[in-house]
Amino acid sequence: MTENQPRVFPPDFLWGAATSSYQIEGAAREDGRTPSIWDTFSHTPGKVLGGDNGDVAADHYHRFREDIELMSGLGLGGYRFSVSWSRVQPTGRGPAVQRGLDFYRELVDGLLERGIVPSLTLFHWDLPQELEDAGGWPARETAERFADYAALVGEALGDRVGMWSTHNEPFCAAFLGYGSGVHAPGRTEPESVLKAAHHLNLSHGLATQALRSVLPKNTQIGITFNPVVSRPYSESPADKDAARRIDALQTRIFTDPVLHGAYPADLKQDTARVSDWSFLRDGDEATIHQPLDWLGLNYYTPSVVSAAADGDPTEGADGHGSSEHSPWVGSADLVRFHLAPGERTEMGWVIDPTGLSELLLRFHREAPGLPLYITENGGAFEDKADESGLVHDPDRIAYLHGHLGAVHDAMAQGADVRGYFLWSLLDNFEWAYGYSKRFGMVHVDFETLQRTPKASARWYSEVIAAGQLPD
Ligand code: IFM
Repeated sequence: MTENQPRVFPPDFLWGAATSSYQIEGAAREDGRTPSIWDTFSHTPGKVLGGDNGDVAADHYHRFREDIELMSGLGLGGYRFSVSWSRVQPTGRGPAVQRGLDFYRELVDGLLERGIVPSLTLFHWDLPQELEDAGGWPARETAERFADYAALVGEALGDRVGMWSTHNEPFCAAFLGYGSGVHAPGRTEPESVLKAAHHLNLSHGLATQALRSVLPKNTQIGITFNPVVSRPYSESPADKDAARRIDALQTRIFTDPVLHGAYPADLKQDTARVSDWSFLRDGDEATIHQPLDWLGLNYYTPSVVSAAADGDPTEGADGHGSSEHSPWVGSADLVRFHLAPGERTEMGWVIDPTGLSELLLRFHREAPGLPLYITENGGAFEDKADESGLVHDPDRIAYLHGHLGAVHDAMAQGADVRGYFLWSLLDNFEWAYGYSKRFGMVHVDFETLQRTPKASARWYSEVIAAGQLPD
């Protein structure tokens, strides 16, 4: 491409925005919904900054019609949301609650009426508490319950939702939930991390089979990962090996069985002192390896990793290349995370769009022919409203501009990218950070729950309308 050529996207490129149930819905105790692990965790003192919780969140459960109007006004082509398992099947077992399913049916119908493609994710971390009490993801039975739940939702919404995802970022559910404990359910058990990862994978395979048996034939089923862009600190063999370890633990533990039908041998070696992997049964890898219609990739920042010298403090390993947690089962004392230089978002994550092109090209090569979607990308910034209530967020616009440019670059090099979902539509509950970090292109006043599109929303809307990036 020559320097000044406009960066045009294909006319059928899906321009969307993403959210998740616990982060926006609220209505935590309404219409039969029971607690999920995030309700329990956020109500446990000391777990979430400021003692915040998702009881009300952005109150999307009551305001979804207004939110659909917002999306429509911005010209969004797609909306990625997740279903709250404990809203539609409160105990994680047995029949569905009709009111819970009706909520999602009304949401989907509203989207379809405005020509917005619904993209449904079955699991974005809010496991019913009853299933956690029975063992959670480290228990094999949870994978079987997930397949039943998938079938229930599939039967209810399969006639109107064409794009399905089993999981969002299973890395976080396993490693942050059961390893570092900074996410619900807050357990810190190294072997449970591996069991959880395996049962999340298995549940993906079982749920995909269950969905295929109830959904119309042309339904598109996929999964969303947050693969690490793992960069060695130096070219030394030791640092390269550290980057390999982290790639195995964060990415290939999920992508290899899902895309290729086998766990990586190096992963099993690296984790041998934590587990003998006896939880992996004959036939599991084949079950996990289901044909897929698309692959979702979430990207925020790369990780820079070196081999640890004795006693080295790590600078961060929260799955997004920063902060203080060490969920690195079997490798925590062998790797060190570094804070790469450069501008950062409010999360402390360095802004580096080249990682996004790298990621897209990696999976373009690794899974040829599989359509790719960026299912999340965006930034938290310190947004300030002016006197008239308008939020000028030039940092977010620059972030989006840079990352959409990286998507375009990857496509120009052959990556089959079909769409982009900005994280996030609304300011929301940012997990252990509570409401202190704002990712939305629409500002939410958490006192009044009033929504106000930020300047970035208007910018994104113009990009969508033009189908190309400004210079
Ligand atoms: O808010 C989260 C989302 O739930 C999963 N991906 C990363 C986002 C930002 O941390």
